[in-house]
Amino acid sequence: MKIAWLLAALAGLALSACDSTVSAPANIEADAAKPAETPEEFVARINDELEELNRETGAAEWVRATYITKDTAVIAAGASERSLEFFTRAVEEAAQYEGTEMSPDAERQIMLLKLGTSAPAPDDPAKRAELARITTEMEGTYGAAKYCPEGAEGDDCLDLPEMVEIMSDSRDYDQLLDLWTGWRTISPQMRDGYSRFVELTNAGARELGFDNLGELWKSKYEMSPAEFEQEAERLWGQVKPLYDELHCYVRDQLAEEYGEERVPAGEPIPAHLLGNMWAQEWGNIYPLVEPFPGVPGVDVTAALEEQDYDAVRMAKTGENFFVSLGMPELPDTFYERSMLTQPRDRDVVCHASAWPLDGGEDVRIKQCVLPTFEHLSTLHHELGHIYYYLAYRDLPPLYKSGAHDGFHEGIGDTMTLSMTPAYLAEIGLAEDVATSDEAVINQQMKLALDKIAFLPFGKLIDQWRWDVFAGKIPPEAYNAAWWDLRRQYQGVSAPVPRSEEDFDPGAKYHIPANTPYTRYFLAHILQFQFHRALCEAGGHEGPIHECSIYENEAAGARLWSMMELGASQPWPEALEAATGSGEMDASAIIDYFEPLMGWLEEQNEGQSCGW
Ligand code: X8Z
Ligand code: ZN
Repeated sequence: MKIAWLLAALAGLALSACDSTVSAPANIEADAAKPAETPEEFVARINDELEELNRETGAAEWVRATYITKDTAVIAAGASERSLEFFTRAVEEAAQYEGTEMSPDAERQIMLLKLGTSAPAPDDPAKRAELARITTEMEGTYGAAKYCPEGAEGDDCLDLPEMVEIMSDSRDYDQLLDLWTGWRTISPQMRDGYSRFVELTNAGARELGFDNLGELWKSKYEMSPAEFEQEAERLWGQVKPLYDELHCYVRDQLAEEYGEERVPAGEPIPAHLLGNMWAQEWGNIYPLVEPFPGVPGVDVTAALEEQDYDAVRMAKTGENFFVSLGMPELPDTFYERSMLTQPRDRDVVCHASAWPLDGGEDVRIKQCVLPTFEHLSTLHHELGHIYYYLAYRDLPPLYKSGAHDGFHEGIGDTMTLSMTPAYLAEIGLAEDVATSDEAVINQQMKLALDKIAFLPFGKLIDQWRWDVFAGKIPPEAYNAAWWDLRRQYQGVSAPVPRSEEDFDPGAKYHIPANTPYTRYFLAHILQFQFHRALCEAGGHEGPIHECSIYENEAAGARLWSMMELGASQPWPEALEAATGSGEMDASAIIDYFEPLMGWLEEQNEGQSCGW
């Protein structure tokens, strides 16, 4: 177990050794104040207390997210405060076991306890309360936000799902620009709260022995923060050539649609033209960049609309996929208690999420589902979280999480890679179409617009936050640094000048909600790795883009054997259980898109790519 670096980082608070067989240092004082519980008893008690605490915070947060009012803010902030207090106390108590011999299990759980929060509070009741209030408010502000175009009021104002929907198929430059700038009027009010949030959580992280909160986040991967940064950079290096080709081709097609003066060659792409509020996934502009127009393909959105799919039927389509792999059916309470459609009578946080309430006995999804392919994919994503919760529900609470957070984000997406035309035809969401080389390139383009375009976005969000937490990006440079990274990694730019009056990071959910984001970058790489390994385990022969693991119980069993480990083993072991290799590796995504890469290189020949 490679946790020596962590223990060093946690000086003072840490266990003294990464190997439980090492004897305790000759520290007489430690002997004098012998703890009342053994480390194993301590861990068992913390697990019991966590279970109880999670029941309360889970309920408070669910109500808050599905019913945003002043009152639910008070309830959720109160629960959050108690939870922050619990973590501070538990970590303090754990410090007394420094240098004590203990079982590897107790040692691992104590390590996970220390790394278990993404927003640690300083040990000060007033600051803890302030932090709880800020985090509750920021997420609520985001969830309830609306943009009122000029002259609009009341019902004419637009909420985020409405704006996102319009942006997905509008090709009207000015309308897109209005929505893009409009949504970004909701976030400047979060700026002060966010910079205070950074101060408070950094203070909390320092009390835990980290230099700043970013270092704590980067410490969750069984390697040092510096090694983790290098690892993320290495993976990005593997996929960047593919992104560069895609960017080049897409920019050229957008220039045809909007004109060279609006989309100049050799420059970043204006961020509002990519069919997505954040330019993070580009699948919605597929019609503009379709490689072989007129070649019959699949249109899942049209099929869902035609067949009047509602949210429940879409969720059942996803459940059916997991069940076909030999996984259990969802409990009835899932359908009774989930929020699958947007309520019209109140504000909610529409950003999709999956919840393991009551220790995973009461699993739920919260999503404002619409009948589109994008939403069907997101439902699979969320169901991936749900099935992970079910797989590890009998483990102690400290082990109830993914091998690392990228695993958790990657399970459901892995299923979507099996939504081949043949699978979609089988479940009645596509016509039985003959495949041709041209049809394959079309399908690959559609998928790459989401999966490949996402990669630099997935990486840069925390690049920004790591530097914010480290103080390298001070509040007065928040927005400029954000756009520097957007340009550098994605090659996109703001369509109108921005300034420090703006706070564009706050217009992306995971910033006000403080959800670390590198997990999605890792998940986008891991899901192809999982897909390739599961296809092999399931007996597939031939190119992996043709493989669907639907109804393949051997593949399902392989995946489940990884999921049921939760966080009980270091992630390389879990990865090995699923794929036979203990290293993250982007070669599967490269393999998958080999046909498209060849085609893009031909198209881009002679073009001056880059920005
Ligand atoms: O936030 C999510 C999920 C919930 S964990 C819907 N995703 C990221 C995003 O929307 O920005 C999934 C892909 C990336
Ligand atoms: Zn997720």
